Amino acid sequence: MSNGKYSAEDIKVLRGLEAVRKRPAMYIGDVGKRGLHHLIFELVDNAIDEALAGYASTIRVVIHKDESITVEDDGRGIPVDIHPELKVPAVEVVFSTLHAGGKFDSKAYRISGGLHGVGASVVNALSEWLIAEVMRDGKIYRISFRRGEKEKPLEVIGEASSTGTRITFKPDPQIFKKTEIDYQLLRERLRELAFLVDNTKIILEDERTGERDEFHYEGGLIEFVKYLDEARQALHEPFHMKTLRNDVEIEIALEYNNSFVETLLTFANTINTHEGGTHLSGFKAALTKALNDYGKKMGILKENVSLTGDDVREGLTAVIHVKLRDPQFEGQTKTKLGNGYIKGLVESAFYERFYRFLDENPRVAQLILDKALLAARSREAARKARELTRRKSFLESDSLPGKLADCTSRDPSESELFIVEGESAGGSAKQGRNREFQAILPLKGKILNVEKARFDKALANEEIKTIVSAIGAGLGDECDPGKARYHRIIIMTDADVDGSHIRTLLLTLFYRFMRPLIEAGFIYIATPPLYRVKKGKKEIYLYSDEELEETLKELGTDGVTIQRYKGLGEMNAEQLWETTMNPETRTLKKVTMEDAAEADRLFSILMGDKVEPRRKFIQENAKKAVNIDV
Ligand code: 0RA
Repeated sequence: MSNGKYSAEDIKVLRGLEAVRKRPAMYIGDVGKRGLHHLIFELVDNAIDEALAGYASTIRVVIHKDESITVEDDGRGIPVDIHPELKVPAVEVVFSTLHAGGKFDSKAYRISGGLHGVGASVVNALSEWLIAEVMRDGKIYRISFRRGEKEKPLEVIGEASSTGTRITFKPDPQIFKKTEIDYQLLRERLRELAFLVDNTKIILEDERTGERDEFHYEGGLIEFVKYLDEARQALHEPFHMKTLRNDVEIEIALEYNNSFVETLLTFANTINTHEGGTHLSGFKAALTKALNDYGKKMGILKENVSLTGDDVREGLTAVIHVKLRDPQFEGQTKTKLGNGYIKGLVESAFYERFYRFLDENPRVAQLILDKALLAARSREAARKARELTRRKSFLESDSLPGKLADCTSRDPSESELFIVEGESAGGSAKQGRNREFQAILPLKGKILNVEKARFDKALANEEIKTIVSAIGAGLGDECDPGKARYHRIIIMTDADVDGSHIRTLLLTLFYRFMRPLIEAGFIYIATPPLYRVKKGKKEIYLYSDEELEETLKELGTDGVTIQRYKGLGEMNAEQLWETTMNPETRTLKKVTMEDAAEADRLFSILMGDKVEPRRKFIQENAKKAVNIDV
């Protein structure tokens, strides 16, 4: 292309990348925050593949001041030899050719790879510019592109004493609404990758702020489990196994802690399978069977007593990672592993190893069984108590809580429930709402701390009962988003520390007991304004300090009055509607399961006894949600 002549091949390439620029969402999901960061993860995944193949040991990601990004590895370097048919260097093919399924190299499969797995050429197509540097055969090669088109062909620019690949690119502002990179988001995923990929050091640097993180976990999943349980007391040293069966690598680490919470993370080829799947089913079946079999053999369990899956998973933290050749991803968010044969493989491999672990660690086995027996007994006691005291539990009851101001619509897909902090804000919300589709549930005081409480106690709490029965989807194993009376459940709290605390408590409740609602995308956070700025007749609501600063610059400051909202209660019904509730003008943040591991850990920190990590969490909490357009 640089010589001004287009070959048939060139034209095909251009068409391919043009298609990506025309319909970017088809390739990367969306052109919002998620899609933007997907570009980086795409390149990181390629580097991870090189690490998994045993060639790269360090991966470095740098965010530059101009929001361009470098992804670098010390692997073999992308090949530069001339492609026999296309007659251009292989590295050029990699960045110019759209491959079905995104497999750019000749490897039969790639181990890592995001959900879309679209390949480096898509990143190139969606970049204002991209420079690839390859260190190979003692030389440094360089090739550059602009919006997918080759700008400068491959050339040798120096000598190299090592090998590797360095790609620097700037996401195209013509494509992405916002090109600001979120450090936290990269940090959490890179940390997760470092846990999942042995012997790989992952470095993240931010030249905008000077922030830097380095992740390197020798212990792999053992360290992952310890990290998840950082704020909990472990009952024993973690169990760990890693084995190859029928070409499938199975790695599992687990430990029991003194909480009642189940923390189970599953991955397939480094992808977080939020929705579980066959590896999870195999694991659960084997865990229950191994503990029952061992308990009976040792006489710890009576012949006629059996522990259920729920019993043996109370206080369990486990991470499961399988690597397989042909992963099938199913489910609503394509994060459920579907390969049927994996269940049996995981089940038999884990049963064998875990049973042996119990045999070899009788003291630990006794602790685990005691804990499971306790869970079984309290579950049974709770069940009997419920049966005795209530013929019809509130979960089944038809009556709605008195505090709920319901909407008139009975169509859940258009109905919204606002869970509002405080009676007075609740009053304004009731007045200001569109009663057609908006229901209001005012909350009094703090709801129960659900990290510390076990299931049956949580059930008995008044505030929680009210929320559960208003939503109507049930709780725990029975929680079914299909029964939810609202498809938007919106947490509306003050923009202060108390408000964050209540919001976090509610998120914890949903995370622990109504997780399917988060997975279904039903949970949202309202964003009330922080300021109202008035100049003459002009009135503007502002939602952040940055917005305030910008607006003040624009207006200059003469005759400007600024009101800072400390709580929802300071707004009248009309203002609350206009700024926070009106679908036309409001901003809602959708709560995602994106990083279940981190959310779970943070919840446990927040609800634990340590004060400092809690304070830190409250400050960072707002960042956990992603912006969406509703
Ligand atoms: C195919 C073959 C070879 C290396 C790579 C791909 C490769 C790709 C990427 C992407 C990012 N970093 C990478 N590092 C390596 C090597 C072929 C050989 O040397 O024989």
